[in-house]
This record gives sequence, structure tokens and C-alpha cells, in this order.
Amino acid sequence: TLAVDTIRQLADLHPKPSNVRFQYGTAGFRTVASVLDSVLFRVGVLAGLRSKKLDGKTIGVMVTASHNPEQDNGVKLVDPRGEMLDASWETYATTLSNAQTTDEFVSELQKFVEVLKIDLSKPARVVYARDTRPSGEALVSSLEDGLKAIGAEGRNAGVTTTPVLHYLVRAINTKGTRESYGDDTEEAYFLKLATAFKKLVSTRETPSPLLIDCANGVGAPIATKLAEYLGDSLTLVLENASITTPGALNNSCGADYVKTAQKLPPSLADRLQAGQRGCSLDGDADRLMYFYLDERSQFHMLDGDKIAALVAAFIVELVKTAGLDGQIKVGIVQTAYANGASTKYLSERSPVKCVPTGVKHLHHAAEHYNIGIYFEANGHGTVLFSQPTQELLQSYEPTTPAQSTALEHLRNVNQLINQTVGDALSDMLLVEAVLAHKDYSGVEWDSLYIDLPNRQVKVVVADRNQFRTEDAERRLVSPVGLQEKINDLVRRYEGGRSFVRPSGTEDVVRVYAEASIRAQADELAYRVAGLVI
Ligand code: 16G
Ligand code: ZN
Repeated sequence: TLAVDTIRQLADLHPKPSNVRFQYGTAGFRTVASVLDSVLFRVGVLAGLRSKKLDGKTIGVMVTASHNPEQDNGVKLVDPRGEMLDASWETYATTLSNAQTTDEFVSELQKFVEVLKIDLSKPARVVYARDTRPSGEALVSSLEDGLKAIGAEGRNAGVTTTPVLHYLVRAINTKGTRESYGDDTEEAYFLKLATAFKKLVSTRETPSPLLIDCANGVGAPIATKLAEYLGDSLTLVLENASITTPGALNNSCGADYVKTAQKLPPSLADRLQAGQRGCSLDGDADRLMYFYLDERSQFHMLDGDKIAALVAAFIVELVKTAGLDGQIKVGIVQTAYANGASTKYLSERSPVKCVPTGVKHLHHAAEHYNIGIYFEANGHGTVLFSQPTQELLQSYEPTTPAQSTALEHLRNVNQLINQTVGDALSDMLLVEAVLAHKDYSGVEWDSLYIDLPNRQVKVVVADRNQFRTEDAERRLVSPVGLQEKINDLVRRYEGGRSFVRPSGTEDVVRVYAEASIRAQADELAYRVAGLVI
């Protein structure tokens, strides 16, 4: 049975604020840090139950609010293979977090244990980490109280990136098995990435230095350590690495700023040389945006779609050169936000599937391919190699030197890419490796295809839940009749495309539009927004 007295005592230390309703959304719980104390405690308890339910497998908990402002924080759970929490448990998380009193909380817990048939005698193990937010330390100690209440064994992975935490979860749970993902330490993560990268670029010229905008977040200390492992193979120039300056985190910098503003962070204005490659991480280093300035100091952004194009073309070519194209099917997963030009480019090379926004949808769709490549336009993405494909890469016997080299590259890409979740640093090394192989600068990469001009607008509405979509969020089914009006508008614009969906992270409705000409894309977006209000 549950240690009800202990749970009560500890739960009383973490009362739920009244008048706040919490929701476990696409990226876990996320809101102003000052109201999150009770949520962290309860997530600790829930993580313990999840672990017990899964026979003592280690569950991950990450305390972060990613690209949100510094005063926010959040928490998400990671399942044993390093993936996002199973969707059915999201509802339990929401219910538990909203129990108003300790009594209510305890009775909800008892209900879960019964309904889910959780064997409480099983062990519970949880590994957790946080980003650099000042609120993180106190929230982690609330989480620890939750672990104590349920009798879970906790392992504190300290201040690190979201992808490192996901790596650790998978490494812990696959230790000593055929699917072993590496040692369960941060050092093993760095070594795995750096070793694969060095092998991939060993025959290439050393790339010129890469500037990294660390968003003044946890990417800074982690990239600093990674740089030591990379040695001379790649020089990283870290900018926006002030993790202790109050208010600096994600402030006019980072991947989300770059994607949304479509601008160079002002802090980099006299840092980035013309022609030099630069990239931005977000606050927990799971998103990546590349960019460069041309000779006229014009800013060019290389987003998740451009990363997908670069990486997909490379992998498809390697599979073919290795003589494996009959046995390995490469597929690509995007969302409605993918630029139409990228979808066209990619579909000419591989099947492309469109899924609803949110990492879990992309990840699950990508698992259906032998090699599944997924990137959101906002810079979150990775490449998944199925287990049989990984085994094939090990056992396959090449018959020519060209096949042998391509095979070796595929093996190294498999090691380099973080397959648990999008990982800005791992993705960055993959991009650098492909650029080195192709002898591409930002300019050549950028010209793989030309982005269609596009515009995003957010609209505050009375009730965003009125907006319901189908066909991977590309069509509205409610409010009734609105989609027809949008279609009528879109038809009047050359190369026009537009869709409307409720945000999963903010209380707004988002409008996306693209068209062949900049002014037309803008106009279409504003006119569709006008229909939504
Ligand atoms: C979350 C999602 C991200 C998605 C974004 C969309 C995860 C881990 N993150 O940040 O994938 O692009 O939400 O936000 O799933 P929106 O629903 O507000 O447009
Ligand atoms: Zn993030």
C-alpha cells in the first residue's frame, strides 16, 4: 500500500495554489515558476509510480521551460527508452496536479494505483536534471520530496540539457543489453558524439570556426565541455554564454528568437563575420537554427527544414552508395509548418509524411521507417535508425571500397545522432559533418531550395478550444464554415497556402501563410487572421 502518512506530511509542505489550473501539454507542465512548487512534488510521486508500473525501469524528469522567458519554468517526464511520456499518462499528470487539497491528492493517487494495477512493491527509479533557470534548484528539491514520498530512488544528473537527460534515461535502461546506448554518464555522451564526429570528418579539411549562440542557457556549459572532446576537429566559438546574468536567458537571442524574428540576435551583430557559419540553441539545447551573413551583411536563416534537406540528401546518398537502397527505406516527417519549398525538395528524394505539431507525433511517425528523419521548422529534430537497420549496418558486407566508406559513414551517423529526442549539439555536429563532406558553405546549403516567403501571426480569441483541426492540422473542422472562407482567400494568392490551429503551449490561435511573394504571404496571413477573430 501507499505510505499515506509520509505522503500526507510531505504533500502538506507543497500545497497547490488555488485559482491555478495546470495542464500537462505538448511540452509537459510549463508556466511561471512561482506557482510550480506543488506540481514538481506531484510529478515526483507520479514519476515513481510510472517507474513501478514499468517494473522499476528508470524514468526521467527534466525541469526546464526551454525557450520561454527566464521567470517561467516547467517539467516533463521521459519514458524508459528516452522518449516523451506515454500520452495516456499525460491525463493522469494533469489530474494529479489539479487536486486542490492533500486529501484530494491522496485519494486520486489511491485511485490510480488501483485502476492501473500498480504493484507498489516494485522498485522505483528516477533520474532528473534541470536547466540553468534560477528557480530550478528549489523546484528540484520539491521534486525530491515527491520521490521520497513514493519511496523512489533518485539520481540527480545536475544542470544539463534536455537531450543529455534523455540520453541518460536510455543509457541506464539499456545497459548491458543488445540495444545498449552507451555508458550512463555525461562524459560517455560527449565521447560518443565526439568520436563519431571525428571519424566522419577524418578525411575532410578542418571546418572554419563555428559561432554558437547559447541563448545564455545550459547549452553554454555543455557546449564548453563538448568542445574539449572535439579538440582540433572543430572550433566552437561560444557567444551568449552568460548563465548567471539575471534576465539574460533567451532574451533577444537563442533559436526561438532567430526563428520568430527571422533576424540575427543583436548581441551577435559584430561577432559573426560575413560568410561565417553561426547557430543558435534554445534554453535547453534541444532546438537548433543555423544562419550566416552574406557579403552584403544580409542575414540568411537555415531552419529545421533546411537541416532536414541537408541531412536527408546526405543519408539517402549514403544508403544508395552503400548498396543498401533495396533494404533500407528512408522516410521524412514534417509538420504543416514546413516550408512548401522544402516539402517539394524532400519529396523528390524520399517519402514525406505530415503529422500534427509536437515532437511525439513526429517521433512516432519516424519510427515507422528504417531510417526516419524528422525536423520541425523551428529546429527540433533528429534521425531514427530502427533496431533491425542498426543490426543490418553492423552485419552488412560491402563489396567495393565505395560501399565500404559509405557504410562506415552510416555507422558513424548512427552513433552521432541522438535518437532519443532532438538534440541541438548532436544535430549541429551532424550538420557540420555533412557540410564538410559536401564542401558547402552556408551559401551552397541555403541554395538547395529557396524558401517560399511565409508569415506567422498569433491571434487571441475568446476560446481557442473552439478551433479543431484534421489532416495533420491543415484543415479546420470547427468553427464550421471557417475553412471554406480560408480556402476562398488562399485561392487568390499565387503559391498560396494557409492554415489555422490552436496553440498547444499558449492561449492563442496560430495562423500560418505562405505565397510566392513576400508581400502576398504577409497579406494572406493578416487576412486569414481577420477571419479568425
Ligand atoms: C512544443 C513542442 C514543439 C512544438 C511547439 C509548438 C515538444 C517537446 N515541444 O514546444 O515540438 O513545435 O510546442 O507550439 O513537443 P505551439 O503549439 O504553441 O505552436
Ligand atoms: Zn527546447
